[in-house]
Amino acid sequence: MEKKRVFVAGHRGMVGSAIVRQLAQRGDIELVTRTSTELDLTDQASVNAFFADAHIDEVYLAAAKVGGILANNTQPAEFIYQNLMMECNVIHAAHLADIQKLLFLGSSCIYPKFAEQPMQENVLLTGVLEPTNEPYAVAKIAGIKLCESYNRQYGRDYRSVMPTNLYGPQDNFHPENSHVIPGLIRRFHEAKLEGNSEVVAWGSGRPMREFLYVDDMAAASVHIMELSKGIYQSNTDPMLGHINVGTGVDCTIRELVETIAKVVGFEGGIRFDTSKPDGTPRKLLNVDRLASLGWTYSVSLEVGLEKTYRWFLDNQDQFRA
Ligand code: GFB
Repeated sequence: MEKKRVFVAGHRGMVGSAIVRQLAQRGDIELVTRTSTELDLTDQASVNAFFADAHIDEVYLAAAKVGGILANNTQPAEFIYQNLMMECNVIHAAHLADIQKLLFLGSSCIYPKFAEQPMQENVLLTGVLEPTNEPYAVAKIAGIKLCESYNRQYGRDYRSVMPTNLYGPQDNFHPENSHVIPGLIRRFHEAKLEGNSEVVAWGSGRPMREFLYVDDMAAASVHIMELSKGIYQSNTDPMLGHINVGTGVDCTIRELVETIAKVVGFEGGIRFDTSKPDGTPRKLLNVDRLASLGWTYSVSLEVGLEKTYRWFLDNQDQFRA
């Protein structure tokens, strides 16, 4: 049997590397990957040239410029520019190369800041976005609309998944630019080693977030990509061709922070610095559509945090300043 050639764009990132771990177990798939030095996805000519002769059958578009609330808030130009460029280049070049199937990975921040919770797919574009990540969200909304447009006009089968906040191995543990989980794993770990009595967390601790372990996200992505077109379309409005991926369960940031302290074994105090932004008050996905397509998550937050802390301990040499 001839193997399918599957290109995972962004295979060194947290989500792309998890998708590669899933697909590498399969005998029917030949993985194709390129580092950013080998192929700059923001460069249209290079992307067109790559797709023109790489003989790709399917694409997972997991490449993105990502970061936590502070990175989004301080580098808005990079977040909108790089994400738009990568999406436009990859999706259009895949179409030019006559590739029928592609999966685009977005983000739950595409939904309005004050959307009714839990958020259904159809609340997209019904209200204003959260200002701290609006440029990133606009780029991700453009990605969904690119896929839908090529489907409508050219009959392509380009699908989109919108993950909730993700975490796990290969995450970015930078002290400022990271998301809350890796940022605090590192801060608690360093405070424990240095014997500090207090760790500072950002914001009020009151916002609520939903978290999904990245291997679950990869499993959901492959599941959705491989549904038959009939099943996928019967559950998906052609004008709302994206599917939420999450757990359907959330917690306050305060609860999360306390759980991370427990997992890391930090026994000192926690102070919330309210001069840092809270971001959107709540971001919980409605995952009914995903459930009706036969997928639910398997890694609980506590187990996922333990796995992530273990990975951090095994790889911490790369995070030392
Ligand atoms: O993870 P985070 O940056 O993502 O922040 P967002 C989540 C919440 O945790 C916010 C609080 O209320 C933060 O104020 N928090 C507490 C911290 N301590 C920390 C810390 O040490 N580091 C960080 N980063 N947060 C991002 C978006 O928003 O979510 C992106 O900006 C993307 O565009 C991503 O969508 C999934 O959920 O607020």
